[in-house]
Amino acid sequence: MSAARWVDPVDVHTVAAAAEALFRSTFGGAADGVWAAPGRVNLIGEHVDYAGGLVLPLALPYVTVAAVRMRDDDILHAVSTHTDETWQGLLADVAPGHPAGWAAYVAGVVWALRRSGHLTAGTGFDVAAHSTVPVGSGLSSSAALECAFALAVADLAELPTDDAGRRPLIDASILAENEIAGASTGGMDQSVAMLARPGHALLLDCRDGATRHVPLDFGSAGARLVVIDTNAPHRLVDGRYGNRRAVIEKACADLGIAGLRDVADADAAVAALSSPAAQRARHVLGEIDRVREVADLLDRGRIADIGDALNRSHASLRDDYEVSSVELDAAVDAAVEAGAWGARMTGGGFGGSAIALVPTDRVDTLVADVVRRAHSAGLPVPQFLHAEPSGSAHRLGNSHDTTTRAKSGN
Ligand code: GAF
Repeated sequence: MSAARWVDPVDVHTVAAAAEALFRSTFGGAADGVWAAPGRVNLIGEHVDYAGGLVLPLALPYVTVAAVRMRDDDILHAVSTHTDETWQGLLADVAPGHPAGWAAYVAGVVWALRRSGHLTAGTGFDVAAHSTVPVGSGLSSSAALECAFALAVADLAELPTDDAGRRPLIDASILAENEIAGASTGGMDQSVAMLARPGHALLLDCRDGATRHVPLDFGSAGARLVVIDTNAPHRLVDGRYGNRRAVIEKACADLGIAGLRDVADADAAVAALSSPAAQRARHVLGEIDRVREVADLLDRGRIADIGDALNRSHASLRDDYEVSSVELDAAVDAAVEAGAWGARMTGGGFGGSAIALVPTDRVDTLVADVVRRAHSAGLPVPQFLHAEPSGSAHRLGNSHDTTTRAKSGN
């Protein structure tokens, strides 16, 4: 049986050095600057962002870094250490579906900022990216790339980058993903990448964009939040994610409401819908309540008590929303049986990652048991990451400024 593999965070300047080296070897000369943005896990509030719900994600100490230089023409030139593919093209040609693949997340940001009037034509960019956010693991590697690059563009174009200035950058990153990459995602991932604070989760109201930073100190509770990357790839552009969103939008239309947050009587609303919309709406309505419950417990310092809500969230995503997978269910079940206070899939699902809140002295047991369960079921061997609440997207200074964890959001 394979040994458990921990993926440790890498100092952000080591990540930056890889991006800068790629920049120099590809384009020659130095970048104008280097920007980093984090991946995320969602503590709770899954598949509710596009329904105007409440979410409670935290930034991870794993980042995507973009070394960027501004050009005085209309060309985008993008390379990444994660793929052999180099994309070069005219920004004026960017449109839904073009470019395809990872370059859509970069080109789409410029396209969206031009569309919103924040950026004028005639400005291009050379971009070299490197990431320690695992790709395809449901930890928002694409949002991290969008946000690192969006912040770079804003800095180089001398746009404001305080919290208020980041809102149009978040919107542009979401639009890039929805329109150019063709993934109909909500805005949770980009919001937390841009607005997170170390030591906190971000309580985001996706109806009006209101945010509150909720303290999250797992250490003080004698616990850790462990990410279990099942190594079963997760994809948001294969139709299943979009199907869930479409069902919720149709349910709202059938109920004659703008969003499920407008429902006065949850039971009556669910009863008025047919299957599978009824189960899907029941998940969304219940999940929003669970976010309120968890935020309230965290406000009162009761981290150890949130586990039950995490478990109920997973059951709802598995049974009512049907976005879990055999790999995620195996990981969650094994984690809970190994002594986790709670565990659930996190992110879009259909593969990807789960989280487990576990007393520190049970971490090794949990890891061994999760690996053993996967092995005996013939599933891919999971890897494990640290979910330490980290900071938001930022520009790196010339002199090395310790780690991603030390940088607070604005
Ligand atoms: C993915 C999406 F990108 C988010 O917007 C969100 O819907 C999440 O799945 C599910 O909560 O990460």
